[in-house]
Amino acid sequence: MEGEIFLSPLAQRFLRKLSARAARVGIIGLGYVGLPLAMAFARAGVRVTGVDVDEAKCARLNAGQSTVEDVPSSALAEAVAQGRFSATADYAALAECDAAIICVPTPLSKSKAPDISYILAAAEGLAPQVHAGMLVVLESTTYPGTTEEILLPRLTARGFCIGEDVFLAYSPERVDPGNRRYHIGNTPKVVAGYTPACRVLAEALYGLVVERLVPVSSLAAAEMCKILENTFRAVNIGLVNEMAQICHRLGLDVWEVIAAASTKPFGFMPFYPGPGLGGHCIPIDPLYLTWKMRTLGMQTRFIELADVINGEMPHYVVSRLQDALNEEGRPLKGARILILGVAYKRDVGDVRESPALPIIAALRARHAQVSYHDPYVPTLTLEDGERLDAVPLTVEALEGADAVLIHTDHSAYDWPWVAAHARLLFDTRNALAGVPARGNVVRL
Ligand code: SAJ
Repeated sequence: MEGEIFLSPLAQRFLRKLSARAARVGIIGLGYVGLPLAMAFARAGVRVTGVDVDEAKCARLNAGQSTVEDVPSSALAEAVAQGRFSATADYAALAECDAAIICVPTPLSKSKAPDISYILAAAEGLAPQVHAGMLVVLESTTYPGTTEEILLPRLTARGFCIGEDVFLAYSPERVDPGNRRYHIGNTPKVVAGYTPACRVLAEALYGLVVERLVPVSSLAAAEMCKILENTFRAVNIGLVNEMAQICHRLGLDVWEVIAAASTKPFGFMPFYPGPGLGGHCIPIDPLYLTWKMRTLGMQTRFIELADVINGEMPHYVVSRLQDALNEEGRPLKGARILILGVAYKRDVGDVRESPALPIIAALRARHAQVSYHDPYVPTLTLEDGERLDAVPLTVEALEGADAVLIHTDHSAYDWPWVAAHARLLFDTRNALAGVPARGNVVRL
């Protein structure tokens, strides 16, 4: 990246402790990012202290009970038994750590502005524990400038010289929940430091658990890289959702069109239409950039257009379902609708931002009788606060439904069996491709 980098005595001491596996790592936020990262460091022989505000979660973790689908309890229990992982709600434990990695959520407020309250709380909790020789890393997805605006002043206010006695870095998480192929170790990791020495220390830290590091020139470049990755997905999903509506209007099968386009060996990457855009990343992260650029008097038109199109998909799905019932002379009012899958994507149990929630709200607003099944979601809290329990997936449930809406194409579903018993199927995921069906199948 550049010539000789000056490493202060404290930086050199950090590197020595790390290579001797004597360094201790603190991870703030033990969710779907922090806990797998903690396990990766524990497996690398590093002693990890996890900090989380949820004391009940800390107790479960210390008892070897995983709270994250991608972390088996067996691996957690082993790390705890070996003394390589412990969890606490007390930030003071970080005073014993040589590095602290912040992996807290970055949601949106009700007005779709960034809610960095979790980053602020982590920074406030960590700052008093920061000591000479410590590396502080932010992993949370956020707008360019956050690390420098939020973390840097809280460190310099303690009198530290960043890059000499305390070190500051940013490295965006790239966890894809439920992904069986890519994990922390084999997913290249972008790393940036406030100074070159900060980056060297962060690269040494992550080098213990990640095969390939991607150093970039600044904290903001790394923050922007992550936003670009997720904006790329949101905008392309918005594009293909609009294409689905266009194909329907033209009487074309959008799934066939995408499959054909995907045969192009260069210059094309398939995305697929769906009931909307769920999860706690893709629908949200791009709007962090929208907010930031708005403060600078600039628009982010692609992001905002994609947000509108993706946000309209639940209502488009309900409208199409209403049309399908209408074709059979059944009003939506009083119709029994069984929804298969409510999680935001297949093979996970997460319902955050799931399109199923606005779909259920819209169906109930039209007085349909809605029930759902999801092998990962036994109970669902609806937008109006009411709780709905999943129904057993039986022949009676399928045959008793006026329409079955496929919202999430979990691998666990036996689609030929479902299709053999449902009278009307609305498939938002092309789950029934090539599956013979007893009744009428309508697709996005
Ligand atoms: N979706 C579509 N059509 C597609 C792809 C996805 O409608 O072609 C929908 C999904 O059903 C889901 C939403 O978009 O509702 C988000 O899906 P996702 O596959 O992006 O899954 P996330 O949000 O769990 O994880 C993503 C990561 N996924 C992939 O790269 C495949 C990655 O973008 C980030 O590492 C992660 O968000 C994050 O934490 O930022």
